[in-house]
Amino acid sequence: MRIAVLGGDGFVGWPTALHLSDLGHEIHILDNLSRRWIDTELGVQSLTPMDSIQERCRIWHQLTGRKIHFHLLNLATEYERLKSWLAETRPHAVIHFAEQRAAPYSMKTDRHKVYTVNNNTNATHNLLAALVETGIDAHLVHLGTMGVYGYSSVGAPIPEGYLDVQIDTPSGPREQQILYPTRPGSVYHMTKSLDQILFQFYAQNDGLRITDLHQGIVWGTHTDQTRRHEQLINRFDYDGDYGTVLNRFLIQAAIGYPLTVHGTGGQTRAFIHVQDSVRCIELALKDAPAAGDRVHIFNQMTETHRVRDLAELVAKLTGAEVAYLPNPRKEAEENDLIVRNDQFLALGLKPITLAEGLLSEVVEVARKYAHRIDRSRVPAVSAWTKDLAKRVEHDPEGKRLRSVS
Ligand code: USQ
Repeated sequence: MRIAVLGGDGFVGWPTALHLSDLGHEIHILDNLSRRWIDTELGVQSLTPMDSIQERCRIWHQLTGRKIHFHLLNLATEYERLKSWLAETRPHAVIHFAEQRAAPYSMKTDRHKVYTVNNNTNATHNLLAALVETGIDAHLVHLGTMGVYGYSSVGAPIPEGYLDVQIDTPSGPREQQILYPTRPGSVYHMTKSLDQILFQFYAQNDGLRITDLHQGIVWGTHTDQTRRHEQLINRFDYDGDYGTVLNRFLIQAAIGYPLTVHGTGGQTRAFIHVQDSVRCIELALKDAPAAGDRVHIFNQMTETHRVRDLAELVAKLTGAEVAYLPNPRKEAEENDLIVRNDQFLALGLKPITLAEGLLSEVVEVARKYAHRIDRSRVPAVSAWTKDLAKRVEHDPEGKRLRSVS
């Protein structure tokens, strides 16, 4: 298949491009490299040393003889270029990762909120409008998030995208399936909720064939392909905005930094290893909806864990200390989470569990590159409201000089 990977320079986009290229697909990455610009804005860098996208593609070609094409394009602002590219290249599938993906970054300031909404919503809508206009019958696979469901305890498993409801009508109760009500917890998660409505409309109005993957928190770094050469290495974010919880705990343990648990750590979240994430995308591509079908929704996650249990697990493995900090986010302190993921299991996914993979991540990645960590970038300081900003802990290590008077 000819596959466009939008956002193919990112944390899940890059290993996906490699995985699909390895399977023999013709891969085209479209990316505006915004993630690299944001690193510059925030004054941070990936834990792992990353080469330019052109260099990564060159190494892959040298190693395997397979070509990955790279196109510098901003999906959200260059609509006409996007349309021409699609009309010329006519991909069979389009995988859409090209969105600003960090919740804390999206809550940093009003400017970051505006950027995230403009970027994510326009990127998705431009793509949908261009697919209709060019008449390309590509299967669109979108990286959504488990966060669209929200994190209040419901006491029942979260279904895959749709909820069975009964509506009372004058002629008696009627059964219906509706999109599971969204309850996003950040501006970033809100954009993914908006994406769901855009997909529903374009599937119903234009017969676009769309799969939306509600992914949990990705952990890990390597996949089978990124391991093959030092210069193919995946990015690994550890800073307070882009670092996700488990990967942050791993690097904190590696540098003797207290594990930064927000609040009581009673937040339960869904997780998936990056290797399983790329495998799920392969499986979703094979299970394309037909024109006229409703959007296919999969829960792309393999296990659920409570944040404090993860901290304790990492502490036990490494001897790290755990710090319970004021939570900069507005979120439920404690929640239960049961998630259905039957569809991927039925398609043959064999999940990598935390228990198997964790130690090798600590040793192979976190410790190996620990010298590249800037400790001052570890604290999570983006607060969800002005009131919460007042109690953010900027110094979890307690290293700043204190007044003695
Ligand atoms: N947390 C800590 N300590 C930290 C960092 C985070 O306790 O040092 C807590 C947060 O308060 C939150 C939980 O860990 O309760 C998860 O935070 P996260 O930063 O790992 O994940 P999140 O902000 O939800 O976003 C990440 C990805 C996003 C993806 C989402 C999937 O950045 O792109 O959509 O995970 S999900 O969480 O299932 O919605």
